[in-house]
Amino acid sequence: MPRLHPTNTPVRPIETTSIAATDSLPSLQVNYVKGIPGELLAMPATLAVIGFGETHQDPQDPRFVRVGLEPIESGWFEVWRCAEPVTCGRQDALRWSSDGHYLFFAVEIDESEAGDIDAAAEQAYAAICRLIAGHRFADGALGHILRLWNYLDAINEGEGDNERYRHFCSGRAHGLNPSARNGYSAATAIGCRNGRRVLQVYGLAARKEGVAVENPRQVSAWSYPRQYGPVAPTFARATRTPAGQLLVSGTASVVGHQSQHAGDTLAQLDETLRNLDSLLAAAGPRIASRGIDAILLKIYLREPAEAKAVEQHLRQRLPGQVGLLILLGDICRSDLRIEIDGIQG
Ligand code: 3EB
Repeated sequence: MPRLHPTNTPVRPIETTSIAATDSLPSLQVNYVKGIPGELLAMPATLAVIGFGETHQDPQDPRFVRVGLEPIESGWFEVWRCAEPVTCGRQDALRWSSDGHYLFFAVEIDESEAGDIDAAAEQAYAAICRLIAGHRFADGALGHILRLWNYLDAINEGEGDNERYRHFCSGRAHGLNPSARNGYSAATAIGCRNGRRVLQVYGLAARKEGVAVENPRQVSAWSYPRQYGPVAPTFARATRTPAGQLLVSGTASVVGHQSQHAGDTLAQLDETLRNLDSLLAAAGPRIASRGIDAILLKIYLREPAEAKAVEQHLRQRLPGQVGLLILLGDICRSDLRIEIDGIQG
């Protein structure tokens, strides 16, 4: 595997080109739904179903993933729907589904089998890049990654550069093959607490490329200074899809490159909402005019005891919100207590 980003010299993405209107794709429909996974998968044009927290019986369908973060309210699934027909399959540790426009993929790598978290991340990303490089859409087009979610156990374990999140960042950068993609996509990286040392990565690609969006209030993650680790995190603040939907990365109380309001979750939440406003404005007038209300939000919260206050605060600040899902998880900097990502559904 080529060592692409051995230091934290800014890891600049390849420039993305903008998408002509005629190149657009149909929208991906994303909703939080209460239901039975088997029935959700059986609905027409279901590209993926995502479940949250521990449970017993899950469908053995390549389109189903379960994230090991406990939800504050159980029974909800995230359902991605596209155009018909959907085909799916498996390739080594990876599974995928596609409607000819979009490609959903998920991979799980056991850390002890890989050796460590670095190796697991490198393997996961190399596998994703191989899938993308080998997949042809209906029109023969190659895929472009639009969005990635990363979940790993004990993300804050280890001191300084030995923190597991920093090792994950290093493996991820090494596994990414730039020829498989253009620029960085939006991402989320959150810590589980179930003791299962299995790195889980899932994501979305499409037959047309998206546009990376950066946040004017924040230093781009790929140019974070050395103090945050030897290899900068390789993600964009958001991706605008070829269908014009905004895929928002995990967004926290970071201004410039510094964490703000250590120890104050609600102040971090307000700072995060200001970051989201500024990101939406940067994504363009059509996305900005629909506002945060049109974005299906996922809130990652460190402290279970704060869930009620956070939900109340959010419902008050965003009364017209289309969907909120609160999950308990660890944010990748130990001074951050809350993070929010989202999909314009
Ligand atoms: C931040 O702003 C918060 O490593 O993929 C947010 C989203 C964060 C994605 C990642 C990390 C990642 O730096 C952390």
